[in-house]
Amino acid sequence: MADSPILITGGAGFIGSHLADALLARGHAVRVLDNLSTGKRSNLALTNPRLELIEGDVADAALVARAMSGCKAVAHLAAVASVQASVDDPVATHQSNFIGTLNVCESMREHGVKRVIFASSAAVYGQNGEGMAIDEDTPKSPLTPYAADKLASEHYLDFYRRQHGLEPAVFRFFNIFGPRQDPSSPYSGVISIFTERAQAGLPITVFGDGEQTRDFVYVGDLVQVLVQALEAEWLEAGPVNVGLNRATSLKQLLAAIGEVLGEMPTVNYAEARAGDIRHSRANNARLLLRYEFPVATPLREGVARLLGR
Ligand code: NAD
Ligand code: UD2
Repeated sequence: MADSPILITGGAGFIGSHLADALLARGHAVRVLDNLSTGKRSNLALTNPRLELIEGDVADAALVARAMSGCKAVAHLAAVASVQASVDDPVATHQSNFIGTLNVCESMREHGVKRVIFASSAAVYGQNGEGMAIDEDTPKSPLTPYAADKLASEHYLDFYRRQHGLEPAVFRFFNIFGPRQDPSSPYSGVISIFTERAQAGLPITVFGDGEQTRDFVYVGDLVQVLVQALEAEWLEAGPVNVGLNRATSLKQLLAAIGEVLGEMPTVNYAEARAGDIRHSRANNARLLLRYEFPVATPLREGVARLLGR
């Protein structure tokens, strides 16, 4: 088993590629299944003989089964991560965001693989719990096809746990940031957009008054938790929020970027986005109970790494 790879679906993407790096550094072999829709080869240490890339789609059941063969565990991160894309094309994104999960579950059952990490999202809560520390029992309100597919995936993983003995570790990520996050869409993570524009000397648009808050987690801190979940002898069932229980406003974010760059970026203010959540913050008690959470990377330090400072 020692040399059996860990499969990372979506491993060429932002979070997946950091997980691949961390697992390789801990001596694991890694197999990535990725269709390179948003992921990039250049995110991966492809010269490492312990890393293998299979280019293809998680919606292709036969390919998922081939990728699963001989693996000791799975991190299922492949998804169309853009909520807006799911609103624009629910049918196509459902293939990646739900059928992909079902294919992973089935092929795990076939191949006797038990452990699976799943990247769910704070989006499953919709607007519920806004302004409070959102815990895992907060009522779910999936408002978009993306959120509905994440929640349905969670339920299927739980079914396979009860019926077939799978060991899923479901994580609901809040706002993850760090190097390799793609800033190219207007709906990309706000930190990736702001840092890219500030570095290029371009003006930044804040939607709303900039007092809205998010619970930002540096990708390296998240990855340390995912590695523990992959390596743990035993896992407790039930989803786990990944956040810091810390509210950072966009104005605080802009100040941090200004400090790192040595000058404040130019900022324009526009109408708040329709349906935008004002305050999003995780109750992370379960995370802290179940996992060794590292001393969280301060926002300023994470931003500095992102800006290569
Ligand atoms: P990303 O777009 O960088 O990574 C997704 C990866 O999946 C990409 O490499 C992409 O090419 C691949 N992919 C997409 N569809 C595929 C398919 N059908 N078959 C094979 N590969 C496919 O985004 P990310 O931010 O790294 O997201 C990773 C996971 O975390 C996703 O499941 C996303 O929904 C979830 N998530 C991310 C955040 C965040 O703040 N970044 C928050 C909540 C949940
Ligand atoms: C996150 C997810 C989204 C969905 C949602 C559910 C990301 C990138 N997005 O949206 O997919 O799961 O949570 O709650 O993880 N903003 C600006 N200017 C910009 C870009 C953004 O002001 O150029 C604002 C935006 O209006 C929002 C805040 O910044 O108030 C954060 O935006 P975001 O898209 O990074 O994240 P969020 O939490 O809205």
